[in-house]
Amino acid sequence: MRRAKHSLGFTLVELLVVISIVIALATIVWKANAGLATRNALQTQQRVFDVLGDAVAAYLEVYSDYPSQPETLQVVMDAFKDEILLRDRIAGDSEVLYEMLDSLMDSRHLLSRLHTGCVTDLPRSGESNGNSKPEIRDVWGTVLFYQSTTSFPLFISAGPDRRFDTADDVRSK
Ligand SMILES: [Ca+2]
Repeated sequence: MRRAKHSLGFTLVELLVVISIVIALATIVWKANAGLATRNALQTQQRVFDVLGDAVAAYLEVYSDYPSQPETLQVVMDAFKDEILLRDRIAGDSEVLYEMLDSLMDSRHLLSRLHTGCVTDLPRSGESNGNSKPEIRDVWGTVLFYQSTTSFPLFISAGPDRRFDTADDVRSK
């Protein structure tokens, strides 16, 4: 009787140790996978920036200017430069960028290299999509922020947390 009790106690301790080890290993594997997924996503996002950079460069070569933002939008941006939420409100401007790049054959060709998930609301051939225009999104699904400046334009992704102006934002180089 005593022996059976002792054996049961030993098994419970063993069980707890095994559970602890399994939890620790699972945590390590999970963290490693999460880190790998984030690194892969960041690499994919940099490739998206590279493609967009090439498309903008092709545009620059033909028009001697960068694809611009609508003048009214630029005025709003200048006025509210410091507003953190501004980028969330105006990020939809990537559809203007897409439209301008899509208007030039060389740039359009480059845009076709973008990961399909990074361009949304693309009308199917021969099908009207109403007022909806294609938008360029980052690999996490948030519309990209595009800032046309006098130097090379800047692209900003809101990053994994999908919010702008936080530490994980990703900028084009
Ligand atoms: Ca962010």
